[in-house]
This record gives sequence, C-alpha cells and structure tokens, in this order.
Amino acid sequence: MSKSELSDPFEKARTEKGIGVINDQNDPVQMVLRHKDVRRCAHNWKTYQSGAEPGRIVVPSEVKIRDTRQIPFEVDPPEHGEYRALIEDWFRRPLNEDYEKRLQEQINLLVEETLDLGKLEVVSEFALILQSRALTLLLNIPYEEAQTWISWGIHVFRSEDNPLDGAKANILYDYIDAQIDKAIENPGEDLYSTLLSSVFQGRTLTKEEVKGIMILTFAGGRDTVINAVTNTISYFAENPKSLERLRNEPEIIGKAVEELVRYFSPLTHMGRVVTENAEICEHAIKKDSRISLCWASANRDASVFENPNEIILDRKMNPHVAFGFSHHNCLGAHHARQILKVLVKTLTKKVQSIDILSHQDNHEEWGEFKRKVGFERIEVNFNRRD
Ligand code: EMZ
Repeated sequence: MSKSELSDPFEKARTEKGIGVINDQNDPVQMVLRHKDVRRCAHNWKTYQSGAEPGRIVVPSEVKIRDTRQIPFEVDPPEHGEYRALIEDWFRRPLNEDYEKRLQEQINLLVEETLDLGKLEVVSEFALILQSRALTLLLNIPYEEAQTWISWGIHVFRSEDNPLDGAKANILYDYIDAQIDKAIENPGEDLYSTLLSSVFQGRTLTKEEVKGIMILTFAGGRDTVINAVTNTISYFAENPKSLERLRNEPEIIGKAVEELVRYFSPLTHMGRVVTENAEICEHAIKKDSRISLCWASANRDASVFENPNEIILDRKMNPHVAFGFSHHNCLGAHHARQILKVLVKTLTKKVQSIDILSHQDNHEEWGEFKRKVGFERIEVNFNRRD
C-alpha cells in the first residue's frame, strides 16, 4: 500500500448493515455509514440533536473534560441559526482578496523556508506552523501569537498517550479566558472583541458564550487542518504527475481540493444524541442513545461516488460531506479551503518534487474500525523547481 493511501475501513459494514456500533466510555455510539442516511440524520435535528450535554456529541465524548458549550456546534435550531447569523460574515472573510493575499504571503514564506531546509518533518515543522500562522488571520490578531499555539503541539484535547487530556484542555481554556479579559479591557478589531460586542436576543454575548465559540474555533480546525495539509504533501510526494497536472491546469485546483478533502475526510465523524426512539437501516435506535454521522464512510459510498477509493482530481460530481452537512456544516470551511487552495497553487509553482524519507502513520481506532487519518510524523525532502 502506498504511504499516502487512506483505505476505507467502513466498506463492509456500510454495504452489509449501514450501521456500525462502537463503545465509547460505556456510552456506545451507533455509527451511521451510508451517504443517504448521514445526510438525512444530519438534517433531522429534532430526532438527532446537537444541543445535548456539552461534549457528548463528540466522539470520544468530552463530557468529563469540558462544561462549556461550544457554539454554534452544540446548539439546535432555532437558536443555532441566531448564533450562526452573528458570526457567519466573520467566517466568510477568507474569501476576501486581501485575506487571500495575506495567506499567500504566509504560505510563500513557509514554502521558501521549507525549500531552504530541504529535509523536514511535515506534521510539526510544516502543517502545525501553517495552521497556527493562518489562524492569526481568521482571528485577526498579530502574527506573533502563532508561536504560543505552536508551542502547544498538535492536539488541544489530546496528548500522545491520552486521548482525553483534561490538563492539556485547561491550557486552552485558561488561555481563552485570559484573551477574553484582555479584549474586554482593550477592545480591538479581533474576533474576541467582535464577539464581545455582538448582540444575541437583545443582549450582548456572555463571556461563557464567547468562550464556547472560541474553543470551537481553536479545536475544530486544528488536527483536521494539520492532517489535511500533511496528507496533501504526502499525496504529491507519491504522485508527482498530479502536481505536474495542476501546474498545467491551475483552473482545476478548486475541484482538486474538494476531491482531496473528500478522500482524506479529516473529521471521521460527529455525534448526535437521540431524542426519540427511531430506526436507521432497520436498526432500532433508542431514545437518549448516541449516533454518529460518519463523514469518512459516506465519502466512500460507491452508490454516490464512482471509484470512491481513487483520487480523481477533476471529479465532476462531488457531493462530499467532509465539512459536514445541513445547518451544522463547517463554519471554518472557507478558511480551510482557502488554505488548501493556496498551498496547492504554491506547491505547483515552487516545488518540483517531494521525497518521503521516513514516516509513522496515525490511526484512529473505533471498535472494529481502524482508520488511518494521517501521520504521526513524516520526514520528507522538498526539491525546488528551477
Ligand atoms: C470539537 C470538535 C469540532 C471538539 C468540528 O469539530 O473538534 C474536536 O477536535 C474537539 O475536540 O471539542 O471542537
């Protein structure tokens, strides 16, 4: 198997049963595996709710390490839409020309630094740095702040030996609390200040609500973006012809990014809590149990995607759900897409080829399903294009 290949561990269960049951801290999760069912359940917030106990819709559940509700992600309609309306414009800023230009400058610099180094470890010396620096644009705060986030390492809720590290999570919570207090004392043009002055249902947002939005902004786009960037590098390392093709056909870069995101599906799944007895694929779903919407499985559903396990850079129909589906679709998607588009474009211009020197895969284990999501580390050599 090639190093950049991410196989589909859900295929058999998806075709045969449509559901896969896994145990998570004695609060089992029934994974919904088919594209059609994933979309249907994502839409049906009355039966499959997000606004349950904070942390419970995440798999692994974070109820033990978090009390703060993440907003708008752990809220259902109609409040969900009201919160979302407050922040939607802010999260559209990545589409502005100026934002794209600044992102391009950041990525040019990083790729140049990388080419000077030649050899480097992509996860910690490229993807983490790229994600952290780009986040300063999304928050509209000084570039130097990225250094603090880089020092936290890859995961905010996880350390190497603990998938739910409360102490580590506290570093993020304390940091956000302090930044909120700073913004109250000295308001600026940043996301904290903007949220603190936003009006929800006739009152300004509370500190706790602002914290909930900020935790989501930090956590939701961290390992997902890092994995997407790292997987993109490994894919081009092993498929130099694809890099060459995009160099000659830059007009398909947008499509190519969608296809890479479908194939990588950086977020495997997201949960919901069941509010009434229901049925999925003739499988009884009990009230108060949990389901998860398995984006990664839906994105390989052969009834929707022809040759689902192949990366087809200019795939025509690509209704993937890698950024979720329906009203909860990813708020950071514009930012993430812009990062990947600018990165791919820059690689085609500056990089001739990439050699993989050594690597260690990063797997998630969900009961019977073992899924490669990226790399723990991957050492490569970047070769400059003359
Ligand atoms: C939550 C989640 C959001 C969760 C879209 O995903 O990302 C996870 O990485 C966090 O652990 O708390 O923010």
